Amino acid sequence: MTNAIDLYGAPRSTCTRRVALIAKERNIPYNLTPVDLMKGEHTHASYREHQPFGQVPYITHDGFELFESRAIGRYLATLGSGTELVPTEPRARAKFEQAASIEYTQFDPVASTIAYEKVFKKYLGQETNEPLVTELVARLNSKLDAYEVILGKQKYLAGEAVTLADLYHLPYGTIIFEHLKLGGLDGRPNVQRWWKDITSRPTWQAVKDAA
Ligand SMILES: N[C@@H](CCC(=O)N[C@@H](CS)C(=O)NCC(=O)O)C(=O)O
Repeated sequence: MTNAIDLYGAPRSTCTRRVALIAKERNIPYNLTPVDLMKGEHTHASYREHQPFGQVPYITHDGFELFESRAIGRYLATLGSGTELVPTEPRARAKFEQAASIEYTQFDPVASTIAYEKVFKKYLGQETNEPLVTELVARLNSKLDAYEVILGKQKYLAGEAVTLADLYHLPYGTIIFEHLKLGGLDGRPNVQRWWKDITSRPTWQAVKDAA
């Protein structure tokens, strides 16, 4: 059994939940130490010693320290047990890298900015830039058209097996598609089928509201 990881993060933050999700997928226990973003704990010098950008999350594991949620997910994918989330066969691996790039460069910048405008700015007492959101939702929809084509040919973004690339969509996708009801799942049956599949995983159900 893999020793527990220590996860330092905000239970409701998207990036913290991304890590908690992959820990659960790989049956790796974790101890969450909450970092209070509203109190600015992530900006303290003592916190920046672990995460120099002053963001959550980071982990420690048997004396090893790591930040960046996707990098942590890849590390966890090498530990524990359960579904193989990063293929090792060279061509399957290349398709995985392609899918991981799609999530990181096509989906995340648009989805995270919509979430920032519509959700996080409210916490900060700032106003949403609605014209920007309208433009971003249009951009997201045109990206989802490409997802529809890909997912019309295969079950998941990297092929027939679920990988980290699919699961990494869950934190922001839940905010955009389910809480804000933005971005068209309707009219894109393959995206809808994929979304239903990955959101119904028990691991996501366990962390979707808080890590
Ligand atoms: N690329 C980083 C992004 C981390 C990030 O943006 N964390 C957010 C919460 S999801 C945060 O700490 N926000 C507070 C801030 O940036 O001041 C990762 O994936 O770990």
